[in-house]
Amino acid sequence: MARAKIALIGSGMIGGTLAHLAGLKELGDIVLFDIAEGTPQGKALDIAQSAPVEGFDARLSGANDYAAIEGADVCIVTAGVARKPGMSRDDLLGINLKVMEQVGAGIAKYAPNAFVICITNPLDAMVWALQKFSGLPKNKVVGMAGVLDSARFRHFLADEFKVSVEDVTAFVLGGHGDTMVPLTRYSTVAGVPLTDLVKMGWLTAERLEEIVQRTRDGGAEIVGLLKTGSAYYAPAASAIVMAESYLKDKKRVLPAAASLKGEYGQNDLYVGVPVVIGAAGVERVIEIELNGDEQTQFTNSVNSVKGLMEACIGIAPNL
Ligand code: TXD
Repeated sequence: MARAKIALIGSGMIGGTLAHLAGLKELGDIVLFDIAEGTPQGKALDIAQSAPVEGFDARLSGANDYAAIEGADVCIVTAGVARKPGMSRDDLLGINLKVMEQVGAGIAKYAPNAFVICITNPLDAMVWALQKFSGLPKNKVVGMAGVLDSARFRHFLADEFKVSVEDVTAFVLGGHGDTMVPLTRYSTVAGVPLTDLVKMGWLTAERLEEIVQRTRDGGAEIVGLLKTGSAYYAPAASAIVMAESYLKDKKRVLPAAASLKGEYGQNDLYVGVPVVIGAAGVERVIEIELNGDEQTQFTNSVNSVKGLMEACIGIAPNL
């Protein structure tokens, strides 16, 4: 059987890390694409030269032409710009929306059967726009944020409790960042919900709230430390898990920005919910019952995503 083909659209910090991880995990042959000349070619060559040392087989190539992504099984999109000082949310939206239009056209032309994972910010609005611009089926276009947000939450909890990260599960809903909704009653240590761990005296409710807030601010904390960019190791690892679940039909249950058609009372909107990812793409959206407080937080999150979508429509009325 031929190897899968993975196209990375955007070859910056996350794109390069995605290529490295996809190689190490032998997920398939990898094409790096970018508008910057030389960057995708240079990263492809560098990673290809690590293959004999690491012992993985994958063909790596770099390109500035969309024709190179032809027939890709998976496209992971990180193309765009990050917010810089002095730039408004609308400025960022305007720039990245144009990028999504180009990327959508490229995927529609050369990789219409791909499973597409969008990472570009502002995530929930960009994945929604990318689906529209590409015209690909909604179950084949998904956004990565929840795996990252829950991984950050799991890391902080494991560190707090001095237990293995493997035994901590976390459940998050909603949009990426500020309005993320962590569901503490569904987040556990070896199956014991955090709400019970508070009762058991493992941590106080206040300390749990601090950890939740640090998770929400997880991206900003790293930007503050790096100064010149945002996180890329954990975001790349998170998208790779989603790609792997699709390519290997693992049917993993992962939080992701998915298109809702009635679930959680929402329509034609992308927001973070638990989904099953398998060979058919997003095979199922898992709809859980929310309590009053969770529902309020989720509605708040959905409203902020809708605000971003409206800003997109203001810029691109054809959406
Ligand atoms: O959880 C999440 N979803 C995120 C999202 C977590 C972390 C970072 N997140 C966002 O991912 C971040 O705000 C950015 O919007 C993307 C990509 O982050 P990265 O750190 O990889 O950004 P870089 O290093 O600036 O890379 C972006 C690349 C760069 O090489 C540009 O030349 C390229 O995108 N670029 C383009 N490629 C193709 N086509 C067009 N039009 C284009 N414009 C820029």
